[in-house]
Amino acid sequence: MISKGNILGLAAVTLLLVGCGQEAKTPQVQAEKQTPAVETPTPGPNVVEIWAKGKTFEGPAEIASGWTTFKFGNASDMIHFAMIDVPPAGITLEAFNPLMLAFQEAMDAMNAGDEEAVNAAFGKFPEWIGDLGRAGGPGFLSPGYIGQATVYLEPGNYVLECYVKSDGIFHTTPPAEGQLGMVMELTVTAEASGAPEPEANLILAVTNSGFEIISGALQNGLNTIRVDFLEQQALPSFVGNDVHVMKVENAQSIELADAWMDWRTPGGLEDPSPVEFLGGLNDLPAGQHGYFTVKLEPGDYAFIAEVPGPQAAGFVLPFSVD
Ligand SMILES: [Cu+2]
Repeated sequence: MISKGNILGLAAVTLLLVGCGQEAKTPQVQAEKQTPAVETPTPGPNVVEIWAKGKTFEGPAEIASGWTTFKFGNASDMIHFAMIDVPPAGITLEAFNPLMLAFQEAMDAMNAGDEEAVNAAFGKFPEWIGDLGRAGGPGFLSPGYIGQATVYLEPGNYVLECYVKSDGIFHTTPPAEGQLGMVMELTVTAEASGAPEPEANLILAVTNSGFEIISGALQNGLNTIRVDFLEQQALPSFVGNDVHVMKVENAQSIELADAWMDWRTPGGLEDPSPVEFLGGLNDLPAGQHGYFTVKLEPGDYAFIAEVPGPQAAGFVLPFSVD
């Protein structure tokens, strides 16, 4: 910003230049030097870098509150995502381990076709699972990609998790007793970052019946998509509405991705994924909105949700970029 006084100063320098020729050189240089000092920095996004390395997250333990942009880099050779859980009060990261073990037990029983054992495993889920909240987070990201998702975070304690499977084992499953799987605790402090809300070129609405484009258009290059969660649901598979971007390479891509989206099947959410994923935004409560940024080259893509049978449920929306 240039203040009124500064403009007057510059005018005086110009007059000096006109009147005195070469001698005015020094004041002009000084005026140019002064200009940056009065510039007010425009508030930028609060960027938090999270990396997926192997089956672990790497990132800060503590961040400021408000609009938060997660830059999620996948430096591993597996597909991952970063769901942000909001644990009920008093539930620590360590308390997640019994839940993760129960999920794995249920999965093993499903693979064995043992319904009784599945029910026994579900019976081991801690009661607080019903009170577990969600706060978005970056969607499915294939190896080598960098994704970006922006959500508003209130001060509190959060847990990032990735429950993709490798050889039938959820990444969240503790590899050994006393160890943690692909989970990471994140404390959001009372300090406000003051970061502005991103500007989107497309608004996508999510209801319990699927996706609908509200306004805007997708373009060749960077796209920031605002996702309005008009409705949210708790499905029997413990998942809810979200959105991810997949590449549509051929006529089979959507069918293959559709089958992959149910974690309860042996091939569901198993690495490698049958299609490439470029990111997205995980579950937010009804009435909230978040953003994700994705670089799109000309080609065919689809928005798809991680819900059982997304295509039949309205959660596959193909699109093309010219
Ligand atoms: Cu993972």
